[in-house]
Formats: sequence, structure tokens, C-alpha cells
Amino acid sequence: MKMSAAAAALALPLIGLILVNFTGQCHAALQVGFYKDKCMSDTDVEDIVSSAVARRVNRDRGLAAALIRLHFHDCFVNGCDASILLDGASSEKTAPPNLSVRGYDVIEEAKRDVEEACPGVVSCADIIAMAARDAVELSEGGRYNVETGRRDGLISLASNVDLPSPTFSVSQSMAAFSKKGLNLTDMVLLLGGHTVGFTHCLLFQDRLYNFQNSGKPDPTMDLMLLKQLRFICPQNSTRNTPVSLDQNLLSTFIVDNSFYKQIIGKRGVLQIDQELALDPLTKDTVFSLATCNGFPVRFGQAMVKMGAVDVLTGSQGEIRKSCNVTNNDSNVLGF
Ligand code: HEM
Ligand SMILES: *[C@@H]1O[C@H](CO)[C@@H](O)[C@H](O)[C@H]1NC(C)=O
Ligand SMILES: *[C@@H]1O[C@H](CO)[C@@H](O)[C@H](O)[C@H]1NC(C)=O
Ligand SMILES: *[C@@H]1O[C@H](CO)[C@@H](O)[C@H](O)[C@H]1NC(C)=O
Ligand SMILES: *[C@@H]1O[C@H](CO)[C@@H](O)[C@H](O)[C@H]1NC(C)=O
Ligand SMILES: CC(=O)N[C@H]1CO[C@H](CO)[C@@H](O)[C@@H]1O
Repeated sequence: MKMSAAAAALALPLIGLILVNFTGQCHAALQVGFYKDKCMSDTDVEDIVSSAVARRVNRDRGLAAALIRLHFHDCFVNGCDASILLDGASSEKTAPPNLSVRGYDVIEEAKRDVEEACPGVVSCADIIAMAARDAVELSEGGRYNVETGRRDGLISLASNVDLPSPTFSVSQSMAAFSKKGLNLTDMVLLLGGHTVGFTHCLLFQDRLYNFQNSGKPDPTMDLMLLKQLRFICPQNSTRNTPVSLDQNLLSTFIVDNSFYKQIIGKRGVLQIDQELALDPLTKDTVFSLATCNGFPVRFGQAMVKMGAVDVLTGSQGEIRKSCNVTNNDSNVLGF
């Protein structure tokens, strides 16, 4: 094939660009299959993690949702660096939003299996990301390619935890997501994570009895749902009963678009979930996700994007030997 001088002149800088980009990627960016050939013989790190996750989720289906949420909480506080796993008197884990986060021990168990096959190679942050991907797959949401190459953070502080609240408006949550480089569409897709798992009465009690101090329930809640939830969550009760986030109760453990259908039908449980379907900023996206079949694939893409938030790569951070080692207090004080 003959190449004209003009074409060659165009192609040269292009090749340069590609090379720069390529070397950049080797050192800094996440990539699919980062651990390929980094572990002895033919050991597939992702398979080891998948087996550990499946072993646990098959015994307790609810753990899948917990693992998806764990990845979100890790990524939103100090980046996806497994800082959420660190123990210590004032680490992230001790912050109120983490009260109901579960699944820490699943990550620790997967890490133990991985360390047995190839010690000191695989980060806890990557194990969290892989486990979330596996959790989506085990919840029938299909399998997306997870990017890896994260390193583990050294710092974990409860005072860094500023996760969005379930009583946030769409605009307030949008601000929280955009701080992490995620746009409005990403936010609508990621909140679709609420297609699985549970919340608890105390987090939406106000909507049932005294919405925004009105002395009345939230007028945007379907009356049938209001009646059911008032029955499950009696006023003044301290029993904090779990309630499915996706009110299609046949779909509590399934990653699909039924959550969006429910919120369009005014059957959102958390205030932020309901507002997604009502706010002019997000309602068209909600409607299109509710009426198309593409949600799981797009959710996977949004999870990959979330998984790249403020990651440590290359020579930053460390590869922990155990995922829940105790916080190093000198680091905490020095921060
Ligand atoms: C504005 C953003 C968000 C807010 C305010 C929020 C809030 C909440 C709240 C209050 C709960 C219930 C906790 C409980 O009662 O124990 C919850 C559960 C959950 N969240 Fe979110 N969330 C947000 C974004 C996300 C994202 C981005 C994901 C994942 C991609 C996610 C995944 C989950 C899952 C799977 C559960 C169920 C956990 C379980 O059953 O153990 N959430 N969320
Ligand atoms: C949000 O980001 C996604 C993925 O990075 C992109 O495809 C989409 O066009 C963006 N949407 C908006 C509204 O900016
Ligand atoms: C709940 O407590 C409030 C204030 O203490 C009281 O007015 C109300 O009657 C109680 N409701 C029920 C159902 O016990
Ligand atoms: C990490 O967690 C596991 C399981 O929860 C526990 O058995 C182990 O002692 C913990 N390790 C450290 C170093 O805290
Ligand atoms: C804690 O961090 C300090 C400063 O980074 C370091 O000098 C020290 O060796 C660390 N201690 C442990 C037990 O890791
Ligand atoms: C799993 C975990 O560490 N949970 C902690 C969350 O925060 C509360 C309150 O500080 C702790 O008691 C829990 O142990």
C-alpha cells in the first residue's frame, strides 16, 4: 500500500500520540486484565475472587447488594483505594453511613485466597471492584469487564466521610457526584444500584409521618405503598426493619430496570430515589431506562467509571497484605 506524503505527515504525530498515551497507561491508568501474567503460572486472579464471592453470596444473597454498595462507599471517600476497609478507632468504617455497610469480611476472605496463590500482588481496592462486578453478575445483571491496577490507600479517616444523604435533592446529589467527575447520567445509572438490596425504616420514616416537618406524609409517595410502609415501620417504633429499595419485591435480588419503573409509579422508598423520577433534571433519563432493556450494560459502564474515581496507581499507595489492617496512626495524624 502506498501512502501519500500528506497522509504520512498526518500519521506521524498520531503515532506519537498513541505511544505517549500507551506509556502513560502502563504507569498510571487502570486497565482491563491488569493482573494477567502477574500471578504465578496460569492463575487467574479474577477467577479466585469470583469463586470466593460466589461461595458467600450463594449462602446469603443479600451480600451481593452489600458488595455493590461497599464499592460505592469506598470510591466516594478518598477514591477507590480500599480505605473503607481499614480498621482503627477513627477510620471511615466508624462513620455513621457505614453502620449498615456489610461485606468487609467477604473482601478479606477473597484476599486470603488471592494471597495464597500470589502474595503481595493484588490490591484490596481491586478486590472490592472485582467483587462488585461479580455481585452484579450473580444478581443477573450480566458481566462487565472490570478495570484493575488500583493500589491501596494508607489513610482512613471518619472525618473524610461526606457521602450524599438519602434526603438530598437531585441537585445536591448531582453536586456530590460531579465532585467525583461523574455526570448526571452516571448518577441516574449508579443510583440504579438501588435495584437490589435493602434500606431500613429510620432512613425514610419522615416520609411516612412527618415529611419536612409538615406533620403529613410525603405527598409524592403512592398511597398503597404508604399504607404498607406505615405497617412495616410503625411510628415511634425503634425496630429498624429492612425494606427493599426496589419495591418490585420479586426483583429485590436482581439487577434490572424495575427500580426505575417503581419510582415512576411513585414507589420509591428513599427520598432521593423518588426525586430522581420527578426532577426535571433526571426524569427523562429515568423514563428511558424504565422503558428500555439496556440498563444492566449501561450500569456496568457507569460502575467502571465510578471505579476510576481518584484511584492510586503505579507506585502510589501500597499493596496491603491484609485488607483490614489497622490504620497507621502516624499517617492519620500526619494528614
Ligand atoms: C446519592 C447517592 C446515594 C445515596 C444517598 C444512597 C443512600 C443509600 C441508603 C440510605 C441506603 C440504605 C442503607 C440502609 O438502610 O442500611 C442505600 C443502600 C444501598 N445503596 Fe445507596 N445511595 C446512593 C448511591 C448509591 C450508589 C451509587 C450505589 C451503587 C452503585 C448504591 C448502592 C446501594 C445498594 C446496593 C444498597 C443496598 C445495600 C444492602 O442491601 O446491603 N447506592 N443507599
Ligand atoms: C456522561 O458521561 C458519559 C460517560 O463518560 C458520557 O457518555 C455521557 O455523554 C455524559 N453525559 C452527559 C450528559 O454529559
Ligand atoms: C408517637 O409519638 C408522638 C410524640 O411523642 C405522639 O404524639 C404520637 O401519638 C405517637 N404515635 C403513636 C402511634 O404512638
Ligand atoms: C480482618 O478481618 C477478619 C474477618 O473479619 C478477622 O478475622 C481478622 O482478624 C482481621 N484482621 C485484622 C488484621 O484486623
Ligand atoms: C506508619 O507510618 C509511618 C510514616 O509513614 C512509618 O514511618 C511507620 O513505619 C508506619 N508504621 C507501621 C507500623 O506501618
Ligand atoms: C463494620 C464496622 O466497622 N462497623 C462500625 C461502624 O461504626 C460503628 C459506630 O462507630 C461501629 O460500632 C461499627 O463497628
